[in-house]
Amino acid sequence: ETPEQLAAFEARIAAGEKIESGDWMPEAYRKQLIRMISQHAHSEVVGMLPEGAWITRAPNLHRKMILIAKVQDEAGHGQYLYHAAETLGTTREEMLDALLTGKAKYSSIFNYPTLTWADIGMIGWLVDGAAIKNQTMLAGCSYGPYSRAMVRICSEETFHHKQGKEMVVAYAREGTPEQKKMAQDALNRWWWPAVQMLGPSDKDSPNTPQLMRWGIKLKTNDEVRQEFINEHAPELLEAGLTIPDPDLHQDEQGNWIHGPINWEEFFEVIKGGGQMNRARLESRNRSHDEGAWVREALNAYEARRHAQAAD
Ligand code: FAQ
Repeated sequence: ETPEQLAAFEARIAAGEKIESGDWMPEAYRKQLIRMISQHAHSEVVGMLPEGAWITRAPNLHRKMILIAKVQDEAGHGQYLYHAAETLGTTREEMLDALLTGKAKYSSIFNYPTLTWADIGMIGWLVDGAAIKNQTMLAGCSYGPYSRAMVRICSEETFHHKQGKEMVVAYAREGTPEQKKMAQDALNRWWWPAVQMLGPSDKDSPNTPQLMRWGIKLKTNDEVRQEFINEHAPELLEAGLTIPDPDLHQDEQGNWIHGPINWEEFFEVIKGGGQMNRARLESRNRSHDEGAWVREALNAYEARRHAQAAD
């Protein structure tokens, strides 16, 4: 890597050009993107588990069909993202191996259990809401394949967000006392993990400076978190729910200021010590093992086709 190459690369980014997969890029840019995109892909795939657990228990056919479609969308997002990471020279096998052996990270949020049906609505409203804030920013990122994947993923997640909000608002405003209680209980358990999922505070975010310098991130974790809270706090309050943060208040600029975040819990979860980390990895490993015959059949078919072509 010469200083001239780096300067030319940074000039392209400053000019707002997208970097494409065959273009010259610093090794650290490639590595950062592989790290982020593969973690993002793993999050989409592991993110199917907490919601998938409720497909058989949806309260009616309408809600069940929506949930099946949502979980299927997450699988599709995982696919786009693994492909986007592959354009940087890593392989699907390497990425999956890192996930299945517990080496790779995936979003902290999916290490919490879904205890009631209202959790499904709350995930749509808060988790998709936070993901959309983060990913709308990433849709403007400097790496073409990732930015394009984000545009499509965000449009699908907008439906996820709306169905979650509609569901929680229905329970919180028009529901039976039990449904109101269930919605509040879901908010009590999901609020802080959703606030945390946007990443550590800026002072503890080692990757942000380099990611911002190269236009991978356009905003810091705290900036995106503020946008998320500004949108969601007033809407949750309007639905008649209580946000479990006694310090939450609006300042003169109109920003909703949150109280202290339990970062100890966050770091414990991303180290593997969350409530569901073990169960999530066991579940992914089981599915991977049970799918081995599909991969073997594909390989056998491919080998036979090659042999026939060579005849
Ligand atoms: N969980 O220096 P930073 C979704 C790690 S998709 C686990 O601030 P960075 C859709 C971080 O990797 C949700 N680990 O890192 C859906 C780093 O560790 P490393 C996923 C986390 O990259 C909805 C260390 O902490 N979205 O929900 C987390 O600058 C509903 C230091 O942190 C994406 O992945 C966390 N929450 O900023 C699916 C978007 N936060 O790798 C189903 C792409 C931080 O150095 C149902 N990623 N860490 O060992 C990003 O935008 C960024 O990577 C951040 C973190 C913002 C997540």
